[in-house]
Amino acid sequence: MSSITIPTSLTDLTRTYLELEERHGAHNYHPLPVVLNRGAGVHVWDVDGRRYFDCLSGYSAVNQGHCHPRIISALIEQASQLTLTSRAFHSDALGEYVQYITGYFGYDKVLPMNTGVEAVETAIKLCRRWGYHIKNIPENKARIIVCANNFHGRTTTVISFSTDPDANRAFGPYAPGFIAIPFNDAAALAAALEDPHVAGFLMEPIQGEAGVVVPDEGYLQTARQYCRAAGVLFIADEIQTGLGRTGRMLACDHENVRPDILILGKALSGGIMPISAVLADDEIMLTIRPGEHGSTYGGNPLACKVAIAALQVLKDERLAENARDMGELFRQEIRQLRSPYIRQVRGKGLLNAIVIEHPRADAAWELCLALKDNGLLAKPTHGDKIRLAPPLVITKAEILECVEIVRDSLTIWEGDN
Ligand code: IF1
Repeated sequence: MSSITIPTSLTDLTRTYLELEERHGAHNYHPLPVVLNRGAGVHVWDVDGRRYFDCLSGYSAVNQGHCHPRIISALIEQASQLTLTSRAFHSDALGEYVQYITGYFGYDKVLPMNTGVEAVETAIKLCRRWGYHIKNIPENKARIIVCANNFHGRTTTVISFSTDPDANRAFGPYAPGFIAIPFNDAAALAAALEDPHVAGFLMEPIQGEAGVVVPDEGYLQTARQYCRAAGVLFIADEIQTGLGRTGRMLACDHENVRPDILILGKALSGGIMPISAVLADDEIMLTIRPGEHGSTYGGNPLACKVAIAALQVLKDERLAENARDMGELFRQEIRQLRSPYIRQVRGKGLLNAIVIEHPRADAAWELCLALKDNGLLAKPTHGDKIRLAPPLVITKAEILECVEIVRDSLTIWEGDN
């Protein structure tokens, strides 16, 4: 049963690869009809040699730019030496890494994992364990507050507290112990915090998948204060918003908020391989004892060296500052287009989205196809919003070129009205 219609306008080579995926791959995505085989900096190339601006950055995993030379050389050097020891033994790379990353973000300890959702699951386990051992919540009664329209990954526990039917329909039964409140609503948080069994508040400082929803100024500060007053852990999922993406090293830095548990992923490897991390101080982190949590690849030597290089690049190339400046330029230039088809452009740093105004339901998808034909790759999120999040190494000239491509692509609807 075909899940995608393969456009006739594609080259034979592209069509060949689409058909291979269609026939032999699970149909769990609906990608744009483009087949990539090379990446460097802000650009990717398709199998026919066409070049594109990558304005998705692997969903914010490629903040440092595709195949960053410093990260690649760290990868190659370690890959030729030692890639995996398992945690049954120590490695020099792990010792170096845990010291580096905890000093980088200012926490006592780090628990290294692989994918983002594994780190979210780890944070949930740490929060519950802290709830039972430190806050003395009765066993199996701990609850964690989450926000409506959240996205924290796709495991069965994490989709249990999603409010998006596409994420959890027919994947039940769902894990209990989660309370959903509206995002950016301090009063709703205050009310939920009255429950003495609440152990934590898990949130994205900016909701990515919901369509780049930026909370009101002061919301993070207020949430942090309310959680502290209620003896509840403030848990920030910075997997997508962290590592320079929003114009500061962490999105929480915009309000000088220090989460009790910090969750990182994606760009922690610069888009090279899955690397995630959970950072916390000893009172929380030491509630998990030897043998109570882990993973085969968590903290592997290859990931440790790649992550050190990826973090060094963010700082040495001042990528958060560049994201701040280029993001402001981007939003200003998009607004200058004064397009009747763009209702809003919103975001922080280089995590932005344009909200499309058009009667056709598939207008955002249609525009993304036109953007692709004009040399820019982006994808809609939740219908009418198109996320535009290029690598943080993008220059002013490249931002202006991307805006030109948006302007030219919007002409597909000229004459429609
Ligand atoms: C897909 C978007 C979706 C995340 C936050 C945890 C995770 C993610 C804030 C889990 C992952 C990815 C997953 C990918 C598309 C992308 C995504 F928001 F970035 F656009 F889905 F919502 N917390 N986000 O954004 O990390 O386990 O994937 O490493 O599932 O389609 P992961």
